[in-house]
Amino acid sequence: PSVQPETNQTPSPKPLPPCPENPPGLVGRLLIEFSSQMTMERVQKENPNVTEGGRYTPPDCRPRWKVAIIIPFRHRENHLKYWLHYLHPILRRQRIDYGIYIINQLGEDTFNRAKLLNVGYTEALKDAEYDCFIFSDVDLIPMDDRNLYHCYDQPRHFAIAMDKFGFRLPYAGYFGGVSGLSKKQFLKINGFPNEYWGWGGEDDDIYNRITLNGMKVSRPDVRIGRYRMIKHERDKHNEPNPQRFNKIQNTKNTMKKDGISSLTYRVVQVKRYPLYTNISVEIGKPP
Ligand code: UDH
Repeated sequence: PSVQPETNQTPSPKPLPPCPENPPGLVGRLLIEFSSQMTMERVQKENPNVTEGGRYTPPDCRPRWKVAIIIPFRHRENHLKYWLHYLHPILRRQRIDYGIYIINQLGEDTFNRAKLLNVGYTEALKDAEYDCFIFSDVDLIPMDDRNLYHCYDQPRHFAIAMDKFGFRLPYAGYFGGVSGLSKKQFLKINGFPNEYWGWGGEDDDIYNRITLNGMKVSRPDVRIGRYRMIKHERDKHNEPNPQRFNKIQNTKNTMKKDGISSLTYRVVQVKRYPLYTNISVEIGKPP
């Protein structure tokens, strides 16, 4: 027919261009301090574009990765405010498509960072089709927004130059603080160990898993991978684990059975706040 049918449909929008590899609008080195009082109300006002549960998608480009940021957590509400205050604007400038997941260990049994990270991986995937997972301690803030929070060809270590270590890598195989793996990289190492209760060793075990599976760690330039850590006392119920030295000698034998394939836990509550999703879980206690 020569006459176009009349419709109310608006023309479909132009496809967005891919997000730039070097996002314009990054500012480089940042001033990070923790002396001013921070409130959640203030941080919410600063970030009106973040949607419920702490989700954000760049409006003007098509991101290459869908990133779940996973934070192991218990009794660190004050640190979380600073983390959200600094990270949301950074991630927005970086044009990251992301969601923030706080994995809160319920009860007062021994803390287990790596198991909480496994829970975060599993629970985030129930929310959206993430293909990149960044695991961050709640007290670590990047000092440079050129340290891009997405995934790389090899597992990424982001927090390579922390103030508390004199802005240097403390040892060559250090993989602590903030790290990131694509879904494929994470599954290749069977996720993280569930059997490191208390402080220490789990990050070295993850490093071992990576190298034993034929991958190597990728890192930013030392001038860019700088971090400030919010100073704090040692937490209760997260004492140094005396078994850690032995356990990291055995990664080759343990990684096949202990990992994402053997993970068990119970979700007690999922709560979506304006700037993050809180998942409260029971993860058991050491044998
Ligand atoms: N975490 C909690 N609650 C806890 C323990 C750990 O939220 O009770 C999380 C939090 O995200 C933290 C991360 O796990 O950033 C790692 O905690 P950690 O205690 O293993 O590491 P961190 O470097 O402290 O923060 C080490 C002890 C420092 C003692 C310094 C005394 N001056």
